[in-house]
Amino acid sequence: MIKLWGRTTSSNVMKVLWTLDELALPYERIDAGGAFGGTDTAEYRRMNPLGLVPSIEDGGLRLFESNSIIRYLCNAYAPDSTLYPRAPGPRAEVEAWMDFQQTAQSRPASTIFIGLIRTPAERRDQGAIAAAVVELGRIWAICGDRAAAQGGFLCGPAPSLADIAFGPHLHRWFHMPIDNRPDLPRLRAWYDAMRTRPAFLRHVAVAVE
Ligand SMILES: N[C@@H](CCC(=O)N[C@@H](CS)C(=O)NCC(=O)O)C(=O)O
Repeated sequence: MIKLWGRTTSSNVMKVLWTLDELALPYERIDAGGAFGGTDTAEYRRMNPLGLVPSIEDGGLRLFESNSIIRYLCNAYAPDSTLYPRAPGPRAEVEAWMDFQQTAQSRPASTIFIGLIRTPAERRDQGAIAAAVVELGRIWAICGDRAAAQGGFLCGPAPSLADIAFGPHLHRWFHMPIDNRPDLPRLRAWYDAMRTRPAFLRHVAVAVE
């Protein structure tokens, strides 16, 4: 059975939970990270060198990095899933959007989340948060336009791992107390498309904490 380490409030753990659920894979989840701790032991760090979540163990394999984990799950258990198309071109497109999430989207998203949700109001760097909202708004406009052009999701009319990589951050964007959130109807349509997935509602569309 697949073992997953990670608290359910982590955006990167949510990606794995959403994927496991879409693929109907059985798993055991162990609370780790944040207030649960458990990530600062030598044993845990052999699995995840920075002591972050998520991590998985499957048979003899131990794996970290959420995007690599969800690609592995499709490769190992659902090679024909539309979540991660086999053909080189469509597959590369999904991977490019997943890379874009990690390299461009996660930094401003993290500034906003840490600033608004994890930092007491009196200690917030409002300037940094406002700049991150502008930066992330530009990225969200790109994503919304892309999903509209593709017929609903980033890489076509059906969801893929690319959408799963962004989903937790997109939910937070609409549920954090953000000032001057730009009005992006195509982004909202992409979010609404995600909300048609029961697995998204179960694991991602939850209280932001
Ligand atoms: N690039 C990594 C980032 C992992 C990461 O930053 N995880 C955060 C939670 S979203 C974490 O472990 N924070 C410390 C903690 O929860 O103890 C991934 O995608 O898996």
